[in-house]
Amino acid sequence: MAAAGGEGGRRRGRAGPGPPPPPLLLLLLGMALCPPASALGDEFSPGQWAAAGAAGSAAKGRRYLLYDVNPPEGFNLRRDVYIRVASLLKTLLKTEDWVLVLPPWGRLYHWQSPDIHQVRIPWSEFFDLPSLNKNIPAIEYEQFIAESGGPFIEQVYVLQSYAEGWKEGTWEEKIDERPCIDQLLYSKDKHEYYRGWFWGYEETRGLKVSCLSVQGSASVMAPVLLKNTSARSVMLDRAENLLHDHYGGKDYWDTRRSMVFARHLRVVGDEFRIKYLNSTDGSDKTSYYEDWTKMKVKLGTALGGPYLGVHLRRRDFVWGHREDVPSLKGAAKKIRSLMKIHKLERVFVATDAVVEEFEELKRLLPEMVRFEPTWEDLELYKDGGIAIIDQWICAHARYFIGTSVSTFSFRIHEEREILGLDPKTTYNRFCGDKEKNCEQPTHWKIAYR
Ligand SMILES: Nc1nc2c(ncn2[C@@H]2O[C@H](COP(=O)(O)OP(=O)(O)OP(=O)(O)O)[C@@H](O)[C@H]2O)c(=O)[nH]1
Ligand SMILES: *[C@@H]1O[C@H](CO)[C@@H](O)[C@H](O)[C@H]1NC(C)=O
Ligand SMILES: *[C@@H]1O[C@H](CO)[C@@H](O)[C@H](O)[C@H]1NC(C)=O
Repeated sequence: MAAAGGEGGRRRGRAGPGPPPPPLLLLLLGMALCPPASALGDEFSPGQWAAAGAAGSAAKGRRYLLYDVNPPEGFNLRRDVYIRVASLLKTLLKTEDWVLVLPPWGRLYHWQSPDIHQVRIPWSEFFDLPSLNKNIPAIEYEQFIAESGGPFIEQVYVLQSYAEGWKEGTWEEKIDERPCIDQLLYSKDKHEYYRGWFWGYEETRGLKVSCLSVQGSASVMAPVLLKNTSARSVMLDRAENLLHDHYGGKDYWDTRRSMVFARHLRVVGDEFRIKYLNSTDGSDKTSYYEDWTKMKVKLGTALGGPYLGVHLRRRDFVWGHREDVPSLKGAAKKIRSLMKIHKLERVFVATDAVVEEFEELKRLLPEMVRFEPTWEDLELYKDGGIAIIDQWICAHARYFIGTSVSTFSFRIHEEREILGLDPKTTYNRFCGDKEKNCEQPTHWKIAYR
């Protein structure tokens, strides 16, 4: 792919050094004390900030890629979108110096635990940042604010599909600036800056916002970012509109493997395994290397802990009367049968079931255990962390069964693939009570460089 040349391209659009920026502290102080709009008069114009480029040699010259995802999308789909954007970043890096700014977590539809603060959550609460950085350069949003000189995003592209759809049989990758189809979720303030959700960082402003119709994989964005804009910070909103560059390829798996869960969450999961499931890495043959680049386990060599792992997705999956989701009775029957076949006495259940449903399941299956967070656990790990602990424990089971087309279950499949468990023990799902053709999940074989 042709792309604008290195240094020349990198420096485009940035005028001379300009006046020195006021200390960052002052800016942050200003934000805390004053209404943001009045704190930033003309003397704080974002152009200056960007041009002056704040601290540190690492920050010099590099461009920032930010993104966000359609608000209703859940945690696990968002993890998938990260893989697509990471792939785009790798493409950009072939030509220019870019860094990915990790979109803070928050305001997710499923994260409903009351009374806990679940917004502006940095990635490090859920994932191991040094591990992510062994795949691509990635920084937290607050680091972006600090090193780029303030909460300004020079260009926001809202991604959308083509209004006219596409004609059958004529698939082609394309991207064009088009009028916005949906109502724009950004509006101008009195200083002509765009305001929007921006992950709950109210002080963030966009300088330009436009809509791009896109049809294709993540890297169709690359020429636009390299050639059509000289903005130093570019945000792709609705990034789920980009497809995978190469789903299931080496590059996909590199990124996926780099998404190592935060250590403190793995520790909680491991302690639960020891305490309730008689499961340790030694006896389960599931050793884990802190450095994912050094981890390559032959499929089938890991044994897994002496328990059945279950992911039983309920709530909206049940309310939708989906044919491929079992009744609790049906699920309990299947669980019993699997425990017998695989000679497992213990069963771990991860579920988002409402209390009444959970009690019903417990009645049908008294021996089941699950990770029951205390209020303190919840406050500490948040709904996302609890989900990760559940996934981690399911990933270590000798045999796993999940729920049809749940991205939560899919992420467990991948984790088990990384751990090296036999695919036969992984790609299983519950069938609906009356489902005729109960097709089982596809095995996406792990690929290494
Ligand atoms: N702790 C825990 N949370 C769950 C479980 N199942 C679902 N959830 C919660 O419900 C959300 C389910 O949605 P996600 O899987 O993240 O979102 P999604 O991308 O819409 O995925 P699916 O709806 O499952 O395809 C998760 O993010 C969790 O917050 C579970 O077994 N344990
Ligand atoms: C990018 O620039 C090229 C060349 O000027 C133009 O043809 C194309 O339409 C632009 N693409 C977008 C998405 O703006
Ligand atoms: C725990 O597992 C070990 C094998 O790893 C086994 O020898 C032991 O009996 C188990 N203990 C219980 C209480 O099941």
